[in-house]
Amino acid sequence: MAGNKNKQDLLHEISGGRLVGGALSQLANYSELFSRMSEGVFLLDRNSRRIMECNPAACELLGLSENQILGKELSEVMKLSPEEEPALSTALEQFKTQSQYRFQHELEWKNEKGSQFFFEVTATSLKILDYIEVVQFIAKDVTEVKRAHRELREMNEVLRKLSTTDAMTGLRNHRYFKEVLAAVHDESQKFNQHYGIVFIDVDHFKKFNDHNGHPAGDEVLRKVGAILKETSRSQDLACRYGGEEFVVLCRGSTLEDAFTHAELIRSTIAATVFPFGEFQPLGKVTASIGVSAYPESSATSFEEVLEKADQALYHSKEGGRNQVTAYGNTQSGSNGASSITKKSA
Ligand code: GH3
Ligand code: MG
Ligand code: MG
Repeated sequence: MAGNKNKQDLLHEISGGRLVGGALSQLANYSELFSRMSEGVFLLDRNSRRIMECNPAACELLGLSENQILGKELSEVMKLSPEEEPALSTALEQFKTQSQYRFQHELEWKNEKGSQFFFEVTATSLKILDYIEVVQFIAKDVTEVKRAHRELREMNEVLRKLSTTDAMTGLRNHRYFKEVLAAVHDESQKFNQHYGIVFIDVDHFKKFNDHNGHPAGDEVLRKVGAILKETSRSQDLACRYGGEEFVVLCRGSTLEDAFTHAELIRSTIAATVFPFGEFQPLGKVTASIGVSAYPESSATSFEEVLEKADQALYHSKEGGRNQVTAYGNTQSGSNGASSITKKSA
């Protein structure tokens, strides 16, 4: 009576799914699992490492018949890359002395036709009878998953590039600039480094559009964008801020250095021949520029550094346009207070 009750309890536990790795799995037939598994399974002799048995999935995986596989070593039937072959060989060697050894790895291999595959492989020791112990080598084809992941990653990169690029000029956009500026500001604060901001605004651009049409205006913006690319050094990030406004983030630049760079940009734009430029109020297409820098402009946040470059730009406009103004600590400023330092043109 008591024995029956225990059996019922056991069945109840099993059907309730509470026994994992217990009685139910002990009832499973290995040979059935072996032949039905969707993963390729190879049973290897522990000493010679030759394949003693393989399941149908293993044949399919390798594109070989059982006859072509049995009796061979794994390295003979799988075309592993030269870097991976020694890793597999060393791992399989371990089973000779350590029955608890477990090997898990992702392998890359090419089939007969040269197609590339990726497999997740696991090798464990498997006791068949008291006196027979083999190495069970399971290979799961993850080529499709890997390919899908790679495509997704590439797609994300393309989308990210698109969402941070200005289509008209090919420069990075306002969003990207703000992201990088925030990171550069944090880093500069942390490591006591400098950076400069060069804020550029095309002069009398509304007039240019009104006289020559919007498409001609677009051409000016493209050309200014190209000038910014050409003048940029490796540490600079030139972006279209919006409309006819551009910005260059000069990593590692002092105020003086950023100012010199701004002056190069201003003079290059002023020296460039733009179609219809001669009809502009200043007789050519020009830009006004404001420069600020961390820490010289006495700003603590990146928003403030940007704001100071904008204020300096305003002074360039007020001063007659086609000029560069820097916002920084002036020698004449009382107790080192920040102020506008007009320096060029
Ligand atoms: P200021 O010298 O004071 O900067 O004068 P401005 O005319 O350049 O400045 P304002 O802000 O009055 O006008 C900017 C003009 O830029 C107005 C707008 O139509 C034009 N604009 C903005 N984005 C684009 C664009 O993508 N293409 C074209 N063609 N024009 C644009
Ligand atoms: Mg403007
Ligand atoms: Mg303007």
